[in-house]
Amino acid sequence: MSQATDKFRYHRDGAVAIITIANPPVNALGLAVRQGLWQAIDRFEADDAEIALIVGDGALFLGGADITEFGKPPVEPFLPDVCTHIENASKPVVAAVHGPALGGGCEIALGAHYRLAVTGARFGFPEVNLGLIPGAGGTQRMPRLTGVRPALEIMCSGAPLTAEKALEIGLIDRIAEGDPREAGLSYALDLLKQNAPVRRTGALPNPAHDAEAFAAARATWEKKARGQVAPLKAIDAVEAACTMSFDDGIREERRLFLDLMETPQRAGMIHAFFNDRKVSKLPELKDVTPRPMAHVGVIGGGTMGAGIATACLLSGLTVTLIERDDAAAEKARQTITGNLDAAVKRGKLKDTAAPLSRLSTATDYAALSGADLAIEAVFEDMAVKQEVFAKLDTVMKPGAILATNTSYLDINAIAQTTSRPADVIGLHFFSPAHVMKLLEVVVADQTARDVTATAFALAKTLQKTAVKAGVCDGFIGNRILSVYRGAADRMILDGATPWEIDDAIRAFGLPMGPFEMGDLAGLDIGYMTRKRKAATRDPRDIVPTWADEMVDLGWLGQKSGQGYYTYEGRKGTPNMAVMPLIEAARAGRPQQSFTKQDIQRRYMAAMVNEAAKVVDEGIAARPLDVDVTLLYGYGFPRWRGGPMLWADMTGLPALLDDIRIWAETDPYFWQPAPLLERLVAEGRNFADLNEGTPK
Ligand code: T1G
Repeated sequence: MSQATDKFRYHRDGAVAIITIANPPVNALGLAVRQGLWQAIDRFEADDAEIALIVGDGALFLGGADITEFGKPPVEPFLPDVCTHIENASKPVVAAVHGPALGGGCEIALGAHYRLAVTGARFGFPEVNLGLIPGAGGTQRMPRLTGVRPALEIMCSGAPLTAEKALEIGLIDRIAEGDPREAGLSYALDLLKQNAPVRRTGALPNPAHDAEAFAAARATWEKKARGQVAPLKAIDAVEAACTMSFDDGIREERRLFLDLMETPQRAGMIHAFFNDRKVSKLPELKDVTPRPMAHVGVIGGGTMGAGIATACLLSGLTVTLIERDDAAAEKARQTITGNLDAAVKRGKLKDTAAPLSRLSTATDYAALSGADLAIEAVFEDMAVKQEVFAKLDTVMKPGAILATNTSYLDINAIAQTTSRPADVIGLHFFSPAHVMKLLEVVVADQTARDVTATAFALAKTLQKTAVKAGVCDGFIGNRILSVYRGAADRMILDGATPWEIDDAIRAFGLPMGPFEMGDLAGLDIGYMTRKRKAATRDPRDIVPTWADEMVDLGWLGQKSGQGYYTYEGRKGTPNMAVMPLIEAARAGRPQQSFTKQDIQRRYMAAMVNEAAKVVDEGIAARPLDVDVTLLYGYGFPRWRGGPMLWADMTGLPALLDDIRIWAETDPYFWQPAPLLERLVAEGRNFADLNEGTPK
C-alpha cells in the first residue's frame, strides 16, 4: 500500500493516508515534489483512505518554492494548482507542521482543510525578501481565515509567525507537542471521530475590505520598504481577496506574481539570498575545524571595544575586557550596560543580568591567560597595536587567537611582532559593533586556516555576516568607499553640489548620500584619513580642500550642528555657507551640470571599477564578496543585489566605455580596472567569477 520516490512517500496507517515530503535540505517544492503531491492526492482520492495527512520529513515542514527554479520557464504542475488540487480533494486533508512552513510551504498548509502545528513551528511569507509576493493562493486564502490585517503584516514584512500567534489569528486549528507525524495522526483520527467535513478555505466568503488597513499598510511600507515594489504588490493582492471572487483573486495574484518574477528586484534579492550562504563557503575552509572560542578577551573599552564586548555577551560568550586603568574599565562597563539596556528596550534581550554575569574587566593582561581569543580594539596607531600584541603574545595560552579590529593598518606588520603569526587575524567590526551585521575577516599572510575558520564560526555565533578580506589599506569596504567618495568630490569640483549628489544617491536606493553620511559620522574622520594618506598621496589625486577648511572652521557635521547641512535636531538643511569654499576649490576647472542619472552612473562606475581591482588583487575572493560587503556594511540596497550584480545588469561594455571617456580628462582617477577590461574582452560578467551561483 506504499508508494515512494526519493522526494515523497505515500503510505496508509489505517484509515489515514500519510503523505510525507522528503526533499532535503529544506523540502523545497521543486517540480518532483509538486508532481509527487499531485499524484499523492490522486492516489488518496482513488483509495479507501478516509483522511489524508501531509507532513514534512527532516527538520521542517516545507521551505517554500524551489528558488533555484526562479528565472527559468515555470513547469507544471504549478504550485497554486497543487494547492487547489489538495483543497478540492473530496475527503479531508490535514497538514501537520513542524519547523518553518514558509512561502509555498505555508500555502500548501492553507490548501489543506485542517492545520496542526507542533510547538516551535513557524509560519511565514518571506517572498518580499526575494522581490516577490506569495504566488500559490496565500494572498487569497490567508485573509479569508484571519482577516486582512494579519495577512498584510506577515506578507509585507516577510517576518514569520510563531505557532501560538498562528493559532490566535485563526491560521491554524491546533497546537500539539512532539513528533508532527504522531500529532498529525492523532488529530486526523479525532477529526474522523467528529465526522469533520471537507473545509475549503477558498470557499469562504471574501474578507471584509478594511480600507483603513490598506491605507495604513501602503503608507507604512512605502516608507519602510523604500524603493521596493513587492510589498506594495502584496497589498494589492490581499485587496483583491476582498473585492474579487476567489478564482479571479487567484488569477490576479498570479498576474502580480509573474510580473514581479520578471523584475530586476527579484533577480537582485535572490542573488543576495544565495550570496548570504555562499559567502562563508570558501574552498580553503572545507572540513577545517574551528578552535574553541567560549572566552573572549577584548582589549580597549572605547566605542568599538565596548560594542564588540556587547556583541559577544549577547551571543552567550564570556568576556574579559582589559582597559588601562580602573576608571576606564568602569566606563567601559557602563557603556556595555547601556548597550545591553538598549537591547532589552528593543526586545532583543529579556534582561541584562545574564550577559553582565559573563563580563569581567581588568587592567592586568594576565586576566587573559584563559581566553581562547583576544580582540584588540585600541587606538588606530601601529606602535600602540604592536605593543598590545607583544603583551598578548606573552600572556595568551598556546592555541589562542590574537585578533585586531584595525580598519586599515597592515596586519602582517602586527603579526610580525608576535611569536605566533599563524594565530593572528583581523576582525574588522563596523560601528556600532553589536548592531552592524558585517564582519570583515582579514586574513594575513601567515594566518592559519583554522584561525580563519574560527573567525567565521565566531561571526555565525554573533549572528553576523563574515566576508574574507585580504590585507590592504581599507580591506574591501573602506578601500572601495574611499574611491566612490572620491568620485563624489570630483563631481563637486566639476559643478555638482553636495546636496544634488546626496539626493541622487538616495534616489538610487542608498539610505543616505556621501555628504549627509559624512555629517553623520563626523567630517573630522575624513579629515584625519586625508592627513594620514597625505605623505603617500599621488600628486595627480585631488584633495577636497573645502572639506578640510570646513573642519578647520569647526564644521564637523551633526555633532557640531553644522557641516554640509545645518541641523535643527536631526533635520538637516543645505548649508549654503559651504559654497564659497567649493567655488574657491573649483577655480579654473571647466564646469558642467549633472542629472541624477549622471551622478549615479559616475558614483557606481567608481565603486565597480575599484571593486574589480579589489577582486583582481585577491583582496576579495569573488565579486559576490564585494556585493555582500556593500550590502551589510555600507547600506547598498538589497533589492539591487550588490554593485557587481548592478554592473552585470547595466552591461560591463557600456560601463567600461564610460570609464574610458572620463579617463580622457582624469586619467589618474579613471584608470580602467584590468579585470573589467578582460571580462569585456572575453564577453563575460562578474557573475561568471562567482562559480556555482544559480542564475
Ligand atoms: N529553494 C531552494 N533552495 C533553498 C531554499 C528554497 N526555498 N531555501 C533554502 N535553500 C537552500 C539554501 O540555499 C542552502 O543551500 C540550503 O538550502 C540550506 O539553507 C510560490 C514563490 C528554510 C529557514 O524564502 O529561509 O515559496 O548553501 O542554510 O539555516 O508563494 O533556508 O546548502 O547549497 O538557509 O536551516 C519562499 C528560504 C520561497 C525560504 C532553512 N521560501 N529559505 O534555514 O538552511 S518563494 C523562502 C530559508 C515561494 C510561493 C513563493 C531557510 C530555511 P546550500 P539554509 P537553514
